[in-house]
Amino acid sequence: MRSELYIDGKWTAASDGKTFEVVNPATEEVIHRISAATAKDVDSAVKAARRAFDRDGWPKLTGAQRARYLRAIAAGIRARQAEIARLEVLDNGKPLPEADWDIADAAGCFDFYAGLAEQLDNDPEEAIALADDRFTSKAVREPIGVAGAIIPWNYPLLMASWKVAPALAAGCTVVLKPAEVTSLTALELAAIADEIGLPPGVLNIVPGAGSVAGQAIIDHSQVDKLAFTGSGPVGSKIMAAAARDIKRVSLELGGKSPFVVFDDADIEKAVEWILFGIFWNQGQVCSATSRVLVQDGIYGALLKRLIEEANKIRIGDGLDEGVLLGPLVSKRQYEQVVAAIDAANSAGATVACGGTRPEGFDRGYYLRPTVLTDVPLDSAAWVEEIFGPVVCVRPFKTEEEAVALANDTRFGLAAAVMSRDDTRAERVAKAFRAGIVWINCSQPTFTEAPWGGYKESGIGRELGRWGLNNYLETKQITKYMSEDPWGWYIK
Ligand code: TAP
Repeated sequence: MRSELYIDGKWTAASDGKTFEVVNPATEEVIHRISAATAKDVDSAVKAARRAFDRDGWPKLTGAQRARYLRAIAAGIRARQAEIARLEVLDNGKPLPEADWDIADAAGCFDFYAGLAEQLDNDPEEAIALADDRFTSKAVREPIGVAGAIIPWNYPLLMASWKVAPALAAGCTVVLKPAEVTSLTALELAAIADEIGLPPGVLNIVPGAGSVAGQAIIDHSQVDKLAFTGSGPVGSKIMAAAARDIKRVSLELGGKSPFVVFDDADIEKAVEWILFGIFWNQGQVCSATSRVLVQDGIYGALLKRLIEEANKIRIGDGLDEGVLLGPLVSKRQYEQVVAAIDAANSAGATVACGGTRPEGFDRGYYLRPTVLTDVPLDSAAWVEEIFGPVVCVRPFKTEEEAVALANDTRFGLAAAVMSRDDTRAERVAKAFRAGIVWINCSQPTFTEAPWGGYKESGIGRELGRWGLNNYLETKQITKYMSEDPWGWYIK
């Protein structure tokens, strides 16, 4: 396990020598300590990234040259996949097969953006048809500069990859701050970058507190772009900080995503996707389908099956074989989710299953899969992101009612619909006010497809070619082609 900051191609302790604890959420034991970056350390990291961008020539490399580094990082991740997945479980608590999937996806993300970096070399300089034929004009794309990336703890290495891979592919240099509760695998990414000879300063990793290291990144005048995934309140702070010197900004924030199940749907399939949509990663997923709307014809039967299956989910240490639900990531998160369930109960909701610690677990931040019914529409449980294994289930009568309930939220990250009637499913998919819509499934995520939200769920899109655009500027180059003088001032 690494314990130092990675700045300008070197491992270094924090400038004030301070460290923070790494806690295994399955055992509540302190398993490691990591240097906590200060504002001074962030300043060194930004200056290194600045130099790598302005003077050392990272953006001047061809896309194919940058792609070779990205592919080498992907290979480095794959070569140590099992070890990194294990670290992710120790740090985050998720079941090992999920961690294994995340790490494979992270490697895939670097390979994908290597492909897009190569394509940048052949980027057609887009000719612009001008009304005035004395001029020709074209649009070219160039990297924005130094990117400050701040990520959450739910998919530690994967969220790092979603930002670092497109940024490096575009030709930007990066200062990344992982979440304090899950910094281990971001440091492994630094180690891999170091091993494959990524030039110093191109990628800098500065674990530390959001209020210190994160704040120093967003306030730094030499950072050109901020890329953030996390909570709405911090997203707002980042937008406000970006406004001061007009930094580019992309935000991927939370959600309260609906899953609409019509009564022609297969109940077993619906239950399977609902379970996946809310209990995968302990429900700590920005796109979790946490509000399930079921048409009244199958509401009772579906709810019964959902509760039966939720009660069967095997809970335990993510490293144990067969476990499907690990602990929540931290004491703080556990307490917040328990408080949200208690508040729902006080507001009149029924806890149809779960809501408590599983029996036999005295240590670890474990919580049973929880199904809430009769949740008042104006209660926090229906309106706010809980970010835990808690789903609200509610009946509806008509398609119009379902769409209205689904869209009655300030969020708009994801939405799902299930029906055997394709025309209806497509119609509802179009009616959802959300950036990601799933038909007859929930949560599948593809590196090639755009990811991001409407409304308070964020700004901009990650992944796919949209993710690359987050790190590119567009420049207009216009040439005067006429032999005649312009003749405005000098006749
Ligand atoms: P946030 O506070 O939003 O944390 C996300 C990242 O932002 C972390 O790296 C955090 O640092 C950093 N950060 C915090 N304050 C900052 C500041 N002033 N300037 C710059 N960076 C700052 O999320 P959380 O506290 O971990 O979780 C709180 C709630 O947010 C959760 O219960 C959940 O509802 C939501 N959440 C949503 C998502 C997604 S993907 N939508 C992800 C995580 C959490 P630290 O390391 O100090 O925390």
